[in-house]
Amino acid sequence: MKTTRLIGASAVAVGALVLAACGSSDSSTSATSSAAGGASSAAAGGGGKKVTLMVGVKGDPFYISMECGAKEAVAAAGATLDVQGPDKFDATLQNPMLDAVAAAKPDALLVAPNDVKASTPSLKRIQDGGSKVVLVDTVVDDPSIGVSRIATNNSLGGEKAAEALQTLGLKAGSKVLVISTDPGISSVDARVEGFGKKAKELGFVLVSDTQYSHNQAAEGAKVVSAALAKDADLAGVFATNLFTAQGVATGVKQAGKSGAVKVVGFDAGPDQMKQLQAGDVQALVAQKPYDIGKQGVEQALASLSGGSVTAKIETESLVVTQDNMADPEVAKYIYKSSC
Ligand code: T6T
Repeated sequence: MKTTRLIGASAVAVGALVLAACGSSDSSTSATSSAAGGASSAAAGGGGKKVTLMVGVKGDPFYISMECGAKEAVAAAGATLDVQGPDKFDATLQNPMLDAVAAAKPDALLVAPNDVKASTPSLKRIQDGGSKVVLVDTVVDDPSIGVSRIATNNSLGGEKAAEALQTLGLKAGSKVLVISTDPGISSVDARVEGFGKKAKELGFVLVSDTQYSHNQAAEGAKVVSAALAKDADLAGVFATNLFTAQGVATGVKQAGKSGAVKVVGFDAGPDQMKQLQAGDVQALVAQKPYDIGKQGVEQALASLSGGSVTAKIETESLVVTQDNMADPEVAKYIYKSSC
């Protein structure tokens, strides 16, 4: 009886948080406010401009939240938004879609490229065709691509994940594992790098090289199950993005080790919040995708109208735990599953 009531209460609490997030409008990050402010006035002149948003993968609450922010900005400017994305986070799927964008020649493209190298030729074609390109969330190595690049400070986010494991009780000598998506994705690679740097400072011991989920929750669960079977004293896992983290939390739960093995995941999707509430994951590093989308449009429209454009904008992340998840200042950053 008691258990049933508690679960019901948790579901209501999470539901309320998600609803609260749908109505929230972030305009915040201190590091970016002046840039966004500068571009906003120029964005007012974006009437009729055609903007395309190419997300990293379809159906991901992170990119849905980014789309919601972009929609707000195009609506404010009188521009239009066309949203596209591949079924998997895979440059071989995204590149043909980018090539179709090159042919369509929108005024501006906001894009989260799937690969630091493989995405470059298609983006170059789009840029050479006269569309303004703004990189959102992920980047390519070639610095000539993009009038502006807007992303979370992912390296710092990785450091925060290591610190969260320390807060959860891990000490020098504690064994940890990093599970990422695939190499060659700028965002998650930077998280791995930041985590590794801080983990070294804190004296954590990495049980192996970074393992990969290929952005599939089931694969994340499989990888962590194998790691738990191999290292009975594994103390903590850092899962570098939404689907990986969901799978890792499930894998640890299936092994009967929820809470004993600490899981820190990146992102804050609705299902991740349920796992946090249930104690299957102990901390989440939430990004601000709504802000990224909104500022992406503002920068693109500023560039089109000859306004001032900021070449690099780093947005903040925050650590979400059971203790602060109900705080409205935190809850407003929970990702959306629709706008
Ligand atoms: O973590 C985000 C995004 O920042 C990353 O580039 C890819 O994965 C997510 O979309 C979450 O699934």
